[in-house]
Amino acid sequence: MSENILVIGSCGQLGTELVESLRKIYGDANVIASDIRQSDDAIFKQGPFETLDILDKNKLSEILTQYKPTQVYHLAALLSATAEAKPKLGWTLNMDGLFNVLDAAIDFKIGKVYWPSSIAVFGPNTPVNNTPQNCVMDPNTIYGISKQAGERYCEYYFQKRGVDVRSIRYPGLIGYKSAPGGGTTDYAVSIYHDALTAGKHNCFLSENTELPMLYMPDALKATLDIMHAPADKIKIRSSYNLSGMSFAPKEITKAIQKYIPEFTTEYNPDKRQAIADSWPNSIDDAEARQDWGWQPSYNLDTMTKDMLVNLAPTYGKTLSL
Ligand code: AKB
Repeated sequence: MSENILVIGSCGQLGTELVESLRKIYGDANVIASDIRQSDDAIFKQGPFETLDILDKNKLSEILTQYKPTQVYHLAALLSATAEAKPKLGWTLNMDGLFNVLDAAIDFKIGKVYWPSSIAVFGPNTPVNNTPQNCVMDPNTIYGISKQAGERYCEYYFQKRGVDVRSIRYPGLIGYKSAPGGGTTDYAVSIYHDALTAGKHNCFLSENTELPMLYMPDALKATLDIMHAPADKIKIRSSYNLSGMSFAPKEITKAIQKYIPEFTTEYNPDKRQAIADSWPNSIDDAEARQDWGWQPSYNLDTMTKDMLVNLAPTYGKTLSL
């Protein structure tokens, strides 16, 4: 059967790169990008784009009636820092957006739904090192609470309503093609831009704050792998732990200094420090490896090299590392 794929929240950090990957696999015309507003990225001119506020059920129905997608990737959400600043909107967008998609999956007989969860589902009483799939989960941010409730809803809709919904708990995502927005892990993207421009970075987390992270090519691979796996391989219908690498700001600084020795970082923790402090240092992803063959390809050094080489031309520089 030919696939027709709707990506909701397509203009964010992950969506922009996911639309590009999906269009390479399924063809430009078969991947419908949608977001509350269009971005200037060239990928969105290559195929259908629909303006969609995911809280607008009627517009969602119109789009589903028109394109009859076989798969939906629902990425629209407020991330951790923004949801703390706008808690009511964070809760409404993250929860009602998911309900609208899960209900539409039943009404429009959508074959598969992808919805991202996050390491934000963990909290201060969660084991911090090698955090297991199942453990104490006491998120203390609006974003984390919404993601944990969303995981329960996804599992419920799979078990009770037969929706084939799949999900990954993303760590911080790092890539050079699109910018993150409103997250606690965002520093790990801007630090590379600063290394190539100002030569110094003002970090909003303290130097020893270790967090789980994932390079975008690995994030895309994981997302496509879980969606392409046979349904019986997906044993967890809440959301899978997923690990790539873990590092603290002082370690990414050191990794950059290997290639740009004069680079420095200053540490001025702000409100985001408390969010980071409630999250794990590292993640145990044994279930993802076992159930659908997950394996990351990048570590801090190989990611750093790739980020610097690929970002350099944006700033009129050439690096061959
Ligand atoms: C955030 O920092 O809010 C996100 C996440 C870890 O889900 N990048």
